Amino acid sequence: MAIESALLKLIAKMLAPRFTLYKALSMATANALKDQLTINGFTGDFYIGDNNGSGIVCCESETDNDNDLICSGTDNCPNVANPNQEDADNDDIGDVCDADTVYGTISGYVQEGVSLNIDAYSCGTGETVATMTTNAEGYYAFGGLENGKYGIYPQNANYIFSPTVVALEIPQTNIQPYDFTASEIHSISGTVTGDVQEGVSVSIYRNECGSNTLLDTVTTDSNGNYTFTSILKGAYTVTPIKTGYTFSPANQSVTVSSADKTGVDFTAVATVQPFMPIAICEDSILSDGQYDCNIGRVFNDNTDTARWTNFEGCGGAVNSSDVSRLIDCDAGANPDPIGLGGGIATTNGIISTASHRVHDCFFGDGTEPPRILEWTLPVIECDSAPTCGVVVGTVNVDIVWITESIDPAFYNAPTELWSADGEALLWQYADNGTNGEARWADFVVYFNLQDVVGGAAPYSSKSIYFKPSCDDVDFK
Ligand SMILES: [Ca+2]
Ligand SMILES: [Ca+2]
Ligand SMILES: [Ca+2]
Ligand SMILES: [Ca+2]
Repeated sequence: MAIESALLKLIAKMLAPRFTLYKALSMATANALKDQLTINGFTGDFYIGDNNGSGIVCCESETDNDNDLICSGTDNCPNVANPNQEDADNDDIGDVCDADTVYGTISGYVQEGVSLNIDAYSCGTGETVATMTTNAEGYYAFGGLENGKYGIYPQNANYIFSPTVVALEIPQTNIQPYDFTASEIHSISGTVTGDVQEGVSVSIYRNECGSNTLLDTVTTDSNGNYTFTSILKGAYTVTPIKTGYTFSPANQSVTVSSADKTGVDFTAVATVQPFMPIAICEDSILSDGQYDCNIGRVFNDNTDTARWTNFEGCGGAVNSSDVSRLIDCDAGANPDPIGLGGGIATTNGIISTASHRVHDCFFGDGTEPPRILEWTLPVIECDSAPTCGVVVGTVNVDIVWITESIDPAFYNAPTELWSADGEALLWQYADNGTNGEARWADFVVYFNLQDVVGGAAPYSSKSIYFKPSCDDVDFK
């Protein structure tokens, strides 16, 4: 018996380092082995533990200091529980004990199949030296690392990780796991259609605890499409913005749960500016290529300073009744938004009925002293045929005078002009009596009104004298 016992102890010791054999034992086999050892006279202690369905046997001479069910004699890290005995660099030192090894676990929304990079840092720049993929338990390890500084980070477009990156140094003085938590992310996408597609700013706000926090802003592409990526589960508001447009709906509430959100769409509607049916030629508000609000011009002297328009597209017919109908002294009356880059039908020269109506806008019933009219007008290129102008912007102009009929004696030449709000007297001729021609000459000099070749603006019939506003201009 003593010999058999000693023999079995010897067998047990021979088996002891062969961890793989023990690990392969099922609970039933481990118990059977214990029974057989007992029958054969082994009187020592047995340790039988359940390690994920596998039985394991330690003999009395062995301990399991870290209770990881791996006998200390075979445990590749005897004092730190590592039941799976991972050893990334196969140097028989378990990852959890190995100073040149980095290990950890991905937990949270995903475990298996997450790629992690480890970058070596030198002189402030990082270079990826290895990539690993987590196993079914989310475990990863990089072994056999050279001494130095490293950063490690998971990479997966469908999740975000906390932390995003960890920094460490090899050799590790305090060997520890570097764990990450994965959270599910989704996208929110949609399309802007309508009067504009490209270049719309779309912002997403996170709704939390009763407040909205701006998370991100993206810009629509040429097809009006936008996408927010990396959106965690939660409640959001999506809002499009572009100057000159309103959107329907103005914003949308989106709740992200388990899927990407598509079709968060908006329709853009251009803000209709109240334009009078007069298009300013670009060259008449530029001086040496720059916007110049110091030079006034005259329209209807049959030159390219401005043109009448009925806002139809190029090719449309501009007739006097159309244009006259569109004159609204207060707001203008273009029926549709003006599209930058688009063409509008124009005509040069005098339209008597239209001139008469704008004259009435300026002078009203004649009981109030004349004051500046402030109009916003489209700006067009006038170097093409006079029947078509390409819209390149808008401009605010101050209408400083309008003439109606032929007035050879300058009888109706201005004597005074007030600001648009009627508060300030801008110009007044000291001797407002008889000499209309002198008044006009003074007026033209004061407001620097010029014809297209730089001469003093003529006192002609059915003419509109305007100055670009010094406040603002909106060019393409
Ligand atoms: Ca152990
Ligand atoms: Ca261990
Ligand atoms: Ca190792
Ligand atoms: Ca090692």
